[in-house]
Amino acid sequence: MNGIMRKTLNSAQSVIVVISFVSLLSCSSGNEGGNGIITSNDFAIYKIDITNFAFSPQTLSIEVGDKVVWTNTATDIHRVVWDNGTFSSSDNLDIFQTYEVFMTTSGTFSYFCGIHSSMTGSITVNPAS
Ligand SMILES: [Cu+2]
Repeated sequence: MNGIMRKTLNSAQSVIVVISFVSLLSCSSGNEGGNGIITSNDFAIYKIDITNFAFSPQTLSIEVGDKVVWTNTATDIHRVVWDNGTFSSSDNLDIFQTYEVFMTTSGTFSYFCGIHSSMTGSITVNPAS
């Protein structure tokens, strides 16, 4: 089971950090810093770029409680809109603006760009192992 989880994480190139040791290095509480850098100790952050009229990666498999951050790296405005209302959709994202969600519910959640409906993506949130 552990092996499966590791493989999943390793295969996701968008994983920025899987932090399991930061709490040892930092005594501060698990709040976010002002710039979005995490200081908590038990979740991963996944990054999705919005570029070339696509979400990259388009699909993601994560674990409950992980955080996903979308960054508009294009010059067009985009907006992340969920197909259902489990999570709040983003505002319009201008260049370099980000939108982040703690995925606290397991399931598969699809979304699209509220401005360019051909842009789609989905995130599978697996139960905690
Ligand atoms: Cu768009």
